[in-house]
Amino acid sequence: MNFRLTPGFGRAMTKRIRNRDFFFLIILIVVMVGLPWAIQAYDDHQWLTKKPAGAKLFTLTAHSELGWLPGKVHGYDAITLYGKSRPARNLTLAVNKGDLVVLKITSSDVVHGFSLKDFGIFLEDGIRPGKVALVSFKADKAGTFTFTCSIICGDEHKKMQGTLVVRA
Ligand SMILES: [Cu+2]
Repeated sequence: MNFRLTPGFGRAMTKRIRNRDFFFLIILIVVMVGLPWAIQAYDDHQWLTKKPAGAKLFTLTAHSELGWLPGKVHGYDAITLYGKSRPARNLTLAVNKGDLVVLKITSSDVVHGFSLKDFGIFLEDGIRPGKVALVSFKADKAGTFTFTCSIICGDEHKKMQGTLVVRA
């Protein structure tokens, strides 16, 4: 027996399948791009509602070799952005006396810690990559203070220091 589909039928089927594949591909792209974006947007929105009015906000990223980096830095960016020309290890944050300071701390690689002894701050829980640790305090005394990583995170752990300057 010889089954032969008409050439037109075959082409129509192929076209329909291709259209359907294309449709699912679009859906997939929308989900893959849109979902992280929506989560980020939601997170930022939530965060904005939580941020106390007038607070001085800083975002820091901990990196086991590069130390404290300003802003939110992803692991791969840390290497490409800072791999060749390392930033000053000692990140300095400057605020005025009386400011309410909020630090949004994240990690780009391993689990880090945070401690700012002069203001009695010591994070018990580690700062994990992809998570954000919030630290807030009132800069009620002027001076220059050092903050450090409080969890041994690698060979460069001891160099993970930053400076907080509180202007009088
Ligand atoms: Cu560290």
